[in-house]
Amino acid sequence: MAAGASDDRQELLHLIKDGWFEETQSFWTGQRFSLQVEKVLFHARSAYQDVLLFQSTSYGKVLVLDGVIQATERDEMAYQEMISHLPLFAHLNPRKVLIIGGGDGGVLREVAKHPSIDTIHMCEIDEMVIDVSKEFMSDTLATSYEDPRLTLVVDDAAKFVTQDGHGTYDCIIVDSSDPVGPAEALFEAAFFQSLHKALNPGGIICTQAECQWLHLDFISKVYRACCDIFTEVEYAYTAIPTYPSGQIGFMLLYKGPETSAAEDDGECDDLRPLTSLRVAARLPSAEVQASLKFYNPALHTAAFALPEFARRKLDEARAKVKPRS
Ligand code: SPD
Repeated sequence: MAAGASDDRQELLHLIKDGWFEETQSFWTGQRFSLQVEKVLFHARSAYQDVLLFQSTSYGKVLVLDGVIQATERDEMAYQEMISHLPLFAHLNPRKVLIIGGGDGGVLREVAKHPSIDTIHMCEIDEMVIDVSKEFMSDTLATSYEDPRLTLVVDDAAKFVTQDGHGTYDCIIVDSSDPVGPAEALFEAAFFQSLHKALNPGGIICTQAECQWLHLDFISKVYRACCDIFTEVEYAYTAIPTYPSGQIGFMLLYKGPETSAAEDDGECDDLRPLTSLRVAARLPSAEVQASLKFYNPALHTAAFALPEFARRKLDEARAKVKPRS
């Protein structure tokens, strides 16, 4: 166990049985995913949550928060690349970006690949997640903490986005854990209202939006709330073996340029009616594409093609939205 880690064997035994980590959560009742543990590298309780990092037999290092898998070195790119590049490549010229959560550094690594970006703000509530990721995954996920464009704030994002003084953003990426525990407020309508205010006209948000197999009622509630606030709302998803049911989704939110002049601080010169969130507005350069393991422009569009049961449910939610006056 790493220096500073809790020595509470009882707590650890609760998560790991007979050399297997078992992910159990009330948010996906009746199913359970396991990974074989080679070695526990870190385990402690932070001010917010239980933080576990272990070396697995077949998925590299695995970061677990409150008993839930956040990232494995083997498949994390299926999530980090999609949550980052769907909004960033849908935008013509993102310059100022806010990352909410994402303490493992994976989203920051992807955002840092965009040369148009000159300012990256990142707000993560739990410093222990940042420290553990830097200590154990500096060559895989936490590779970009030294990027000179980064301002890192350790704070509650729900509070951060309501504070003046940070300016507004072209893209906001909400890389949260599930809506149980510290991330609960990040799925509420009030938070989306604050994000809308923090976004430049023409700006795009992408948030972690759970799994259509497990959380369709929840997704449809969030989708409906977002339709009341944003000009365009879309749900996309990616396939990832170590998240519940092998999938996770994203809510993509667009703030149209028709926003009142009073709200436009003039920071985004590339205002144009969005053709579609579903299409990459720019293509990755050959160099950036070579650095990617998952995202490509074809997958960008494919990610929005929903199975019929999900498409129907979200269409029903959209139909309930009152037309804007
Ligand atoms: N059910 C797990 C959802 C985790 C989403 N966030 C992962 C953080 C990776 N940067």
